[in-house]
Amino acid sequence: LLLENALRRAIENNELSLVYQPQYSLQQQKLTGFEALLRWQHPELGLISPGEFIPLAERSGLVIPLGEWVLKTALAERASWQQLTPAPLTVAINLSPIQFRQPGLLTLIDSLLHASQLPAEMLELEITESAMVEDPAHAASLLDAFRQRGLRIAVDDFGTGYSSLSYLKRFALHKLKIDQSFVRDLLSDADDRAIVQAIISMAHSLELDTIAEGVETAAQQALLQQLGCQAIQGYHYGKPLPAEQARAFIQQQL
Ligand code: G
Ligand code: G
Ligand code: MN
Ligand code: NA
Repeated sequence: LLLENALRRAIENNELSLVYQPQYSLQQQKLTGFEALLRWQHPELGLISPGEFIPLAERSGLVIPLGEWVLKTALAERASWQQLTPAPLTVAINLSPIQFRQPGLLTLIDSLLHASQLPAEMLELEITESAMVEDPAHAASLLDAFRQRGLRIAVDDFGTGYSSLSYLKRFALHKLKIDQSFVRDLLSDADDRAIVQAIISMAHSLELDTIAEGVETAAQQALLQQLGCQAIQGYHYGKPLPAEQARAFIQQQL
């Protein structure tokens, strides 16, 4: 409860920030965008990982104002990149299943996008399989509405949920994010390699993009490229960076 109250005040106390992890296209050999990841700098406890406070925020309902702050902040940051480059860099944000179910989500996204004056194509929403299969009818109509606006939809942690694959053809999706648990031992584990190969091949047939997460070595990158994976994200290409360093990263890549 103490932590919950602290989290409630974290927004107004300016204790939250976003870090931006670069994403690299293996096909185009260039930077294509960033994933925004939330950080909480607690005055006494120090840096608290979202793995710890997102579940708390979900249980308490705080994930709604928190998610709103993330969306607003990420769009403002993305808007600032317009001055650095005309490249159509995307910014991806993580949507909690609770946000995904929230009735006001579409209206919120519409108004924040409008205020940012950014094309909807610049915003990518990362949604987990479980969020989508909970209420398939709701998911289908919401994802259709996102598509009509031009928003990009990525399935986060792909391959780790307990879902059927039937949603892949029913829902308006653009990208599968291959979970880092399959990437970690890609070079030594034949099973991981078979799974990654199968995901890439299936995504290709369904006309979905693929991005591998948690890519830490040049050897992993080379194998993923060979397997036909379109993009990578991970410490090898770039760590999650504070906003100012993300801007410097963009300028280096130009
Ligand atoms: O950045 P890190 O690896 O510590 O993230 C841990 C987890 O927290 C990941 O599963 C990530 O998807 C999630 N996460 C990071 N930022 C956000 C956010 O802004 N909103 C939500 N709902 N989850 C986030
Ligand atoms: O669940 P989601 O994919 O949103 O979470 C991404 C998480 O993975 C973040 O917490 C991020 O800090 C972490 N991460 C990003 N790149 C790497 C990497 O190369 N190796 C490892 N171990 N973790 C990574
Ligand atoms: Mn993610
Ligand atoms: Na993930």
